[in-house]
Amino acid sequence: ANADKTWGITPPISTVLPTPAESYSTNLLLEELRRQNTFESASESKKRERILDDIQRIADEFVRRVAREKEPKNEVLIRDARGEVFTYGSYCLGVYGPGSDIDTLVTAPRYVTRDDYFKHFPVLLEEMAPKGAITDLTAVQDAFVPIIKFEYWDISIDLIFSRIATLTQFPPHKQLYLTNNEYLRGLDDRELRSLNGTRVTNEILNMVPEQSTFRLALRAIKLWAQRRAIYANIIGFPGGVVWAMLVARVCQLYPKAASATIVTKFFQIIKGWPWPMPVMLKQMDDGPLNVRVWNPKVYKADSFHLMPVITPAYPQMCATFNITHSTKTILQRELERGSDITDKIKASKLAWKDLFVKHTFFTSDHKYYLAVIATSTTKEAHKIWAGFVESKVRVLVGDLERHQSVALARPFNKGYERQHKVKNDHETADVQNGSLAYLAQDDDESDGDAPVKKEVAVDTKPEIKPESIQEVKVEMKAEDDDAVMPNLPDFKSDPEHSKIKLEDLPTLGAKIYTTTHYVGLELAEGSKSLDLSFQVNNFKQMCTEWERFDKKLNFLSIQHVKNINLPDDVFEPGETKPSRPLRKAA
Ligand code: 3AT
Ligand code: MN
Ligand code: MN
Repeated sequence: ANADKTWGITPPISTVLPTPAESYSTNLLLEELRRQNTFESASESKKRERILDDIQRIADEFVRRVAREKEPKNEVLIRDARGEVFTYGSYCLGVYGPGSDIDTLVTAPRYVTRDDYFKHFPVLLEEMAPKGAITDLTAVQDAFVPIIKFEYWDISIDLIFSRIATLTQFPPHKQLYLTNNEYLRGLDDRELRSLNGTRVTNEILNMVPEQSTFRLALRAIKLWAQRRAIYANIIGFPGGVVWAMLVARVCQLYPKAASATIVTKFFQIIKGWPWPMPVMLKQMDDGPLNVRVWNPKVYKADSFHLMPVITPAYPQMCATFNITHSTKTILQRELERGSDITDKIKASKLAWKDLFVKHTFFTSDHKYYLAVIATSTTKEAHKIWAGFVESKVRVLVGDLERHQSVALARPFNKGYERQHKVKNDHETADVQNGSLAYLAQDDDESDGDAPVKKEVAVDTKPEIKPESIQEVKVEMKAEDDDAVMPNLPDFKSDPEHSKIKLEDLPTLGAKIYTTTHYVGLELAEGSKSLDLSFQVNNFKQMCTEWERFDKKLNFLSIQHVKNINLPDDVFEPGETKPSRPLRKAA
């Protein structure tokens, strides 16, 4: 029926059916993805379905309660009161793995507010879910996207909420279609953002010719992007939604192709994409809101997007505004690599596993790194502080890459979280400045008051010698006018410790938390020295001027780390840590 349909905004490139070789290659790809543990078992998936059924029941009861509370005399309203549960994210796309969460959206009629949601839903979850099913519940009401997070039978649930202000009663279950733009009327920004994930995901699925082909190809691309450390929206790489849209666009261009072919074409098409021409799955449509839609002709800011990928649901937005020159360069290199390898797979010279080989960010890609170390004295404070610093790493990257001696600044796609046990200010300062000499066992808050366990948890991994730490310790406080990054490659250091103290720090055996983001540097040709103090101080100032920064709880330090001084825990078993080249005997 769909034989001649144009998927997307251009006619397809080819509508040929898979050759036997392409079908065979797709089977091999499926096998490799199984071997790599990207699928979960049928029983685990069944568990997810049960959980979603439960959440639907709880959502219905929630809406009924609010109806009774607010309209006690309106029997019809109470009788027909129900909510509707949707998903978004990897579960909705059908590309989730064993560790994935379920990104879930609860919607309700107009009389149910966000305040009602935060007042009732956590209580109802505890009340209605099987005993002990729900753990680790946290509600974050004032977030950009307000959210209730919890574990349900050990599966993480991200639960968000929006009402539909144009509906007083919901249709029967499964008959509410959020793709309808009219449902956006009358909502505030947080509600609009909450609806957006499901609306975008639904449109992506609607815009691909063959969902099973799309899903398998997307699994391959996601695994590849994770292994190559180029998967992280917040850090400046594409996130899951962007990778999904890119794969979906390739599916539109080859509507009949098998997944293996889509993966091969993905690399060819995306590596040659004439950026900044945007990747779009459908034409822009108009909607009922007075909001901005991505348009580089009208909005100057939009014209700076380097690799625009536009979401398919109104109001269309650029999902890749985070990408910088450096991350674009890295992506381009990885796309070239992927293209070469998939060509060779096609020629039977390589196998799919070769596409998924792990990155070499720490083992051989860089000689010099910056370590952005966010420190806090409590776990709760650290969540907030580390999250904020993480969201700013790409700003630092943008500043670094504009430095004339820097060819490229590559952020690693995830931060390293560590816990430390320190006994005095001196040790605290060491940790703040990158020492791993006081690592504590990674454990949860439950041991916070258990003195016995505390004693055991000290110094389990004293592998980094204080001397090597000394070498990378560089004072770079915003207040220091003469703080200068060491010259490269002649590496000097400032042995002085940070002067800021964490005033609240108990004197004995306190736990402190760090999250470290590594940024790999490539120097411009011919540059012998590098002074990054301006960029570093700017970054520290920007972060510490944040209204929620609390100098009693939080600290930020940026250190220079040479490859040979990288900490052991960034290497996996079997990886070789860079070492000083052996001198030839004279
Ligand atoms: P997993 O299988 O869960 O690892 P995923 O694609 O489902 O992959 P997430 O659960 O992290 O990834 O995110 C699902 C969606 O939630 C993606 C994005 O639309 C939204 N989202 C995630 N993190 C944020 C954030 N910090 N701010 C805004 N939206 C976010
Ligand atoms: Mn998810
Ligand atoms: Mn999630």
